[in-house]
Amino acid sequence: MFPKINPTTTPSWKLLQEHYSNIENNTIQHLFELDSERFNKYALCVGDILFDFSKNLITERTVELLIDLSEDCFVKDAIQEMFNGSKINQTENRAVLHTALRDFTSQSIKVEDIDILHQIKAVLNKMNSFCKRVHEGEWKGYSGKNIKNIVNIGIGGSDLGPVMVTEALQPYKLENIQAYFVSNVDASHILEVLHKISAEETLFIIASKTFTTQETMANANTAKEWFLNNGGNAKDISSHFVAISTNQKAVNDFGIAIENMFEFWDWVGGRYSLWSSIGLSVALTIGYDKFEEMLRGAHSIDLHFKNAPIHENIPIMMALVGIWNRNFLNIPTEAILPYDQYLHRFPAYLQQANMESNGKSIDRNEQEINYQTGPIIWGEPGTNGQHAFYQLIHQGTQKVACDFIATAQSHHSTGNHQTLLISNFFAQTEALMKGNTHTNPYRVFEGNRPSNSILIKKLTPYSLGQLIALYEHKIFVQGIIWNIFSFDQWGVELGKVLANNILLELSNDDSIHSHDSSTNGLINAYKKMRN
Ligand code: G6Q
Repeated sequence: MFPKINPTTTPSWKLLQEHYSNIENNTIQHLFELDSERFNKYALCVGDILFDFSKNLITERTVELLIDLSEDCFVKDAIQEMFNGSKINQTENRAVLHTALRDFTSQSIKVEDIDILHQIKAVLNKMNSFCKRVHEGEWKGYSGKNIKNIVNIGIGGSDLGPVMVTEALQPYKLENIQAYFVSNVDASHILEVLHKISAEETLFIIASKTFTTQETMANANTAKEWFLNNGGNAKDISSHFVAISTNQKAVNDFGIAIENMFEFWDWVGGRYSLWSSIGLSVALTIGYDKFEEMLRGAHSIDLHFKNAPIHENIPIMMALVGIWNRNFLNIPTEAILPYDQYLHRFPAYLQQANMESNGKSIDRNEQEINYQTGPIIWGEPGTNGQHAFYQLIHQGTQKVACDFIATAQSHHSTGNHQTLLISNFFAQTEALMKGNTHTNPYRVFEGNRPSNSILIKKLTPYSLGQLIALYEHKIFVQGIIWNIFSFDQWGVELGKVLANNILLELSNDDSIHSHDSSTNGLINAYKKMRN
């Protein structure tokens, strides 16, 4: 296994600190004035995606030292180990192989002597033929009608990816099929969906890696009960409920036949599971072939990530610039700002991918960390955000590192919408960097606020796969440099246990005294109010 190094003890980290004190009074704009080649130096391309990181407070020396940091922290070795199936998720004793799910080129990848590529292929084939049967009307509801609605019931990693992708790829949506997503345990979520659909034309997909998650099981049971009360019989469950899980027994206990279960494996982390059978709702919505195009797009980035030298390697450079902003400029937050309405759930998706992976404070040597790790991730699409929170990004006391994402070709040629949209994208990144002067101090923008720009030719299944994979690998590299385990989520697991404990206490009206006074007070007030 690659060495577990506290990054702050490396020579490059110390040099980066010194270097920062030399350039901290510089401005990004001044760096542009000094070097007309700045864009060419700090913009990279892979396929039809361009990543421009020139609007950051960096010089050639910064990049050189950041690359040294990645070498001091054995990033390249770590990448090899992930792809080879080493158990780099040590706290859960698991390999991390979501990349294998989209690998159509390798001959064999083994986990504990099992060739997982065969398993993956078998599940993809099963998904493909299932989608065909649904789309061609061979798979019917109990009354003989075709399936028109699919309802994905899952939460977290079993929800956010499929939701984000089905929204992003709406232009590719097949006719006659409508996808709904239910995640929240709040009954409003499922009931609002059930109001819109009829049992005879609906397929429920129960998506849960563990098949024990409280919210998902509550929603799945409500869906089953609703189905049985709205025309379906117990024998019809097999044509209206399928499961995606690693837990065969629980699926069977719920009443879903094993032939209606789509398997995945413990070496696929929840927030990295979009590429597995968790993507079934996506494949049903846009067709299996388009789903596979997305996998192939992601695979093209896997190859780039594995093979490109560090200075040309987009995910590594995204990670390094992020570390520069986080650990040396001390910027605690990154805003994800897509200038493409179809990407409106991308910030929420990345929020989970990034914050659940790198929101850690114990390092891989079980030591408490004395430097900053994962930033706070948030965002909304442009131009909406401009009329809301950009004020703080321009003039607030807290700097925010921004990722602007835009697609050059819109799916629509209506009026001049696309030109309006993109002109805002360019104007914002420029204004954040340059700022402006004014005699009225309230109108002064100091500028010098860092941003990355990602420009994609067109949002397609392939390029979306590429975009997601770029960010996945960025997160991976940062986790390696921060010396944390990015693939566990003990904070999430804790939440699952805590809620179950209090659930018992809510089963009667007795006054509760077992917690702190605030929690006791809130529980007891709730017990009074609910009656
Ligand atoms: C993701 C997390 C978490 C998980 C959900 C749902 O990496 O582990 O978001 O995906 O808690 O878990 P199940 O799929 O097991 O229901």
